[in-house]
Amino acid sequence: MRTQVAIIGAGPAGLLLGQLLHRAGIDNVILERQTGDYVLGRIRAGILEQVTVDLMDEAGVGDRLHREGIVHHAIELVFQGERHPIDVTGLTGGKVVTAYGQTELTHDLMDARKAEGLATVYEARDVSLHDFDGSKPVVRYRRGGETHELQCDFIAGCDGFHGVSRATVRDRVTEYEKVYPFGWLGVLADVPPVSPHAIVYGNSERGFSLCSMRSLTRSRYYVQCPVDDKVEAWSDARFWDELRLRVDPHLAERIVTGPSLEKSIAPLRSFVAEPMRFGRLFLAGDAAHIVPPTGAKGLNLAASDVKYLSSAFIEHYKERSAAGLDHYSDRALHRVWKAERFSWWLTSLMHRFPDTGPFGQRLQDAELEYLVHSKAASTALAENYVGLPL
Ligand code: RFL
Ligand code: PHB
Repeated sequence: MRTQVAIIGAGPAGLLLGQLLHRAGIDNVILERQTGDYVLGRIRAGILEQVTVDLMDEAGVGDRLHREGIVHHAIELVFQGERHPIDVTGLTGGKVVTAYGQTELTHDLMDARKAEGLATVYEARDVSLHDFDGSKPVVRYRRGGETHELQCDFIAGCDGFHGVSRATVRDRVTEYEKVYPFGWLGVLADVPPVSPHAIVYGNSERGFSLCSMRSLTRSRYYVQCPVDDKVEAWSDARFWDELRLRVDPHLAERIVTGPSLEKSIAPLRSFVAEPMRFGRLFLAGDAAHIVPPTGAKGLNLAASDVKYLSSAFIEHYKERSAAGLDHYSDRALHRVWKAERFSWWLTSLMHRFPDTGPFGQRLQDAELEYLVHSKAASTALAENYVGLPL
């Protein structure tokens, strides 16, 4: 088999890249290790920046997102038992974010790919990448007991943090990493969100909490927990009790509870691999970087990588220019590090750390007070939250 761009991974990065390339007339094949249902079963991000919404439109898959996504103009911070709205739209000259689950976005992209008959190989096992330092890269994989070979011009490594792409160039990568001493316990439930118009980020003595949503009838809530906690130790009742104790009393009273549809613990990590290009192999999304989820930047960063990478491929094929490909790694990393800084900062501000001590706690309290009462500080939060320009 031969294609122009071999894409490894059918997560949001790989699917979005495939769709944008297809619309520009560039042939691509996606190789995915799991089944489509498995990919759709992973409950992850929920908040889209305008940049991501625009890209979904550009990919021709924005209709349902516009119909069903919930546009947010504000976020709320809860600390010391009180709620503080931040008027994100007012502070950024009209920008918004949209609540729309990663599952739905992935669904829309998969449906479009299928409708247009584009090649996606699910359950592609033992994917291996070859000859990307030369001009004729090859990807090999196993499926149904047979070994297959895909010849291509370029390889896009969109295969997430545990994928094969970054692992293949392990000895050429510089890694920057910070692991946080806690995780997020997340619950998905078919109950109306307690705060449908704004995500609520809470910092309480008992730890961080987050009230989010997937629709007006489906909510996503999180609480900070020890990273080695077991999901089995958290009955639904224990989760709801804990969440109520971490928000202000008025909000606590209004939380509608119900059986969990999904419950999982995610570790928190900041990670960047540099560079993001190795000859004809390009990394994009979680394959190259991870942010802690506070601030919802992970999926949005994957989308901005894809914007840069798809433009670079289009420049290569349509204008015979290598400029975009040559600048891809620097351009992407420039935006990545700003999102890393923001996600680390918001994580540090909103969580309780085991080694903070009384002095550190007073500083955190003071910073929160400053943030909600200073227009300059709130504006800095708002402009990062809606997403920095491409
Ligand atoms: P993905 O979504 O991980 O997709 C990568 C795909 O590659 C496949 N794959 C392979 N395919 C072929 N061969 C191999 N050897 C392969 N190895 C892996 C995988 O099966 C998968 O389908 O990466 P992508 O596309 O870069 O998208 C990034 C986003 O998914 C990610 O940034 C966010 O979901 C991060 N994230 C969150 N972001 C938020 O903004 N808010 C959240 O609440 C949030 N929660 C999360 C998260 C990430 C998590 N991970 C990675 C464990 C919760 C979790 C648990
Ligand atoms: C989510 O809805 O899953 C979500 C929302 C905001 C975040 C992180 C996750 O900062």
